[in-house]
Amino acid sequence: MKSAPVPACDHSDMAVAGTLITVAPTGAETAKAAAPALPVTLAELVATGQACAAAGAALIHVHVRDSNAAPTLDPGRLRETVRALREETDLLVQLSTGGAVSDPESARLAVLDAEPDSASLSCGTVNFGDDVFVNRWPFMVELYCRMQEREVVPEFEIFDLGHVTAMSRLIDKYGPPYGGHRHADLVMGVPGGMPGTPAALVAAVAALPDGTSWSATGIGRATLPVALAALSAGGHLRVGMEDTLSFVPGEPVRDNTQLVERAAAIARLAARPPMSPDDARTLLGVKDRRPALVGGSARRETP
Ligand code: KMH
Ligand code: ZN
Repeated sequence: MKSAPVPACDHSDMAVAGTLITVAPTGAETAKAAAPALPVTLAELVATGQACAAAGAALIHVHVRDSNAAPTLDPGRLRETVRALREETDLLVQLSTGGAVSDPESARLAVLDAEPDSASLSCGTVNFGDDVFVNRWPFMVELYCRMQEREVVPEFEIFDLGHVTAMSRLIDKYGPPYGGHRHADLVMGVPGGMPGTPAALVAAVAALPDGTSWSATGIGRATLPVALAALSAGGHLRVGMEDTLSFVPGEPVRDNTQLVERAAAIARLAARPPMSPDDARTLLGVKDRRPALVGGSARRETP
């Protein structure tokens, strides 16, 4: 499939000016009964987005749940969720195309119909606890090319070192992503993936294509070590109840806001304060789909 023309801009020089904080508030793996603060309804998700934005988040990585709080890729719910988050918050809206390990490829591809600003693109198959998270190369190609056509910015999800090679291969063979910039997210400490250690982080970052900005998140007890290593290595942060349910060992997370507040605090300590959503739009090169735009330009209409 041929790639769509994209603007040739690279904002990698801005990557360390501030810290892009992504909140991944829900995920597909945790049951509401196990973590009552997990946002599973649209109202809970919007309230979480608003609180996390106030605490310093600029981007929300979204998985939606059905009326029984089970993970779903229902197209109507995805559309409604994107619309509500766009109307009620200033956050960049990223939909998960990873879904749950049981989701079929067709439903994962159809996520793009909801017209998010960004979508995740997992860069390879990985053991995922007792399960396998399957990402076949032809599926990755199809997803990547559809993102180019739909003008959706991919976030390359890296669960293992070899996934960086697959990311480079996608770009080399099919051209740059929409927006012209590359952004990866290192998801570290999944049982079956790369460990959540500074050594693994440094190795993965060294392998990224030049000019790639990157975030990192550590699963479970890897959360804090990965966040601190990422900041010291010039990366951005993803936090949230998708990735951890403990604030510190033995202390359950109060809610997503608590994790964003901590991320913002350590980012300020590192003299790289949280980036605004507008700066994040510029960094990632997203198409501005917010309501009240002037003729589709990337600026809000002034009153
Ligand atoms: N829930 C995992 C199987 C993504 O959002 O793109 C996949 C996942 C990755 O969470
Ligand atoms: Zn996810």
